[in-house]
Amino acid sequence: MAGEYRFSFGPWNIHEGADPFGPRVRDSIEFGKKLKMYKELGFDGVQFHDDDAVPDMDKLSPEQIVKKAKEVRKMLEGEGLAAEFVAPRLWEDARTIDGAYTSNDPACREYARERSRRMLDIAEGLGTKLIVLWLAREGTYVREAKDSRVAVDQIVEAINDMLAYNSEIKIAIEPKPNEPMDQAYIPTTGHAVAISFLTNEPERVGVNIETAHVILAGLDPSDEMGFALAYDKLFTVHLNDQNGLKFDEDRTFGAVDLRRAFNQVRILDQYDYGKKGEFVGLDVKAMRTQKQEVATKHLANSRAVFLRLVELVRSLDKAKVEGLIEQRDYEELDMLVLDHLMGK
Ligand code: XUL
Ligand code: MN
Repeated sequence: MAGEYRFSFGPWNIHEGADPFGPRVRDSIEFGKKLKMYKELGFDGVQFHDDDAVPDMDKLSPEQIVKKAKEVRKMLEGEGLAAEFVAPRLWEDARTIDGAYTSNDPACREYARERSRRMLDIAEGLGTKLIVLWLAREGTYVREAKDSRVAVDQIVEAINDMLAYNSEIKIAIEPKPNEPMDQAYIPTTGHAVAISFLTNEPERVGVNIETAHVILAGLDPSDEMGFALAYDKLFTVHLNDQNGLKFDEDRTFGAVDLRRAFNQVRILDQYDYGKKGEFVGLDVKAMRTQKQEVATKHLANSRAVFLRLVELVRSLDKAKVEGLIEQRDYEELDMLVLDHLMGK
């Protein structure tokens, strides 16, 4: 069964272990070396932030940016890899302190729109038509700082701008309810889907559902996936795990709640996720305690858990499930699933 799904992760998923309370604990690994690890770990796709592909892009001309992106595409091809998506990094520059598309400063909003166009050039250079939009600072620390009605228009205008700039791209909004902001403007799948219908081309705007973000919103990841699937808007996923309402932990897929992971795999497998070329994307972080030489286990392990769960999803006795649903014996259904997960 392995091989039916293609997996991806981003170069930021192999990282130095710094957190808000302490510096890095592992050496940086150069981008070219990271690329060599992909296939070894069983991955075919590379997720990018714009400046993962073109570092210091704000200091380069549009032509230089495209040239660099094309060089990276060659590197990918040399490793037998493909770019899955590009996401604009709209949260590190000083001009994004108060948000990007929803900043109160028009000059900062213009920076965000311009940066997004350069990001689209990078996507073109890398050869991907999928854009992920994690709206990091589009929200507020204090409710009165911005107008949430206006913010929706600003986000829609920014999306329309991107759709017009490149008529082939599709945009997957990655909702998250908080962090770094106290309140984000697109906290859930429902918000993202609703926003898509305000844009000029709703069919080109969908979602990237991240497990941890959904849990932070107090919702169930597999149900959010079902919602997006019903609208044909599940363009990609960021699988990981999350131990309750804390900071965004990006734990190994299934590490906290195996049954919740099982149900995500179940809905994806049931509705042929991947058959239209979608990658099984991961967004996982190695624990800070992990030593340098074993700091990619979270990636290989997440992939292995996913594939093991595919087997469990497919071997669950469907007739028994249906019979128990018919009898409305959900206690027994509960036990059937638990037994199955416990290998009985
Ligand atoms: C942030 C997050 C990002 C996006 C891409 O929580 O998940 O890495 O996935 O910008
Ligand atoms: Mn993510």
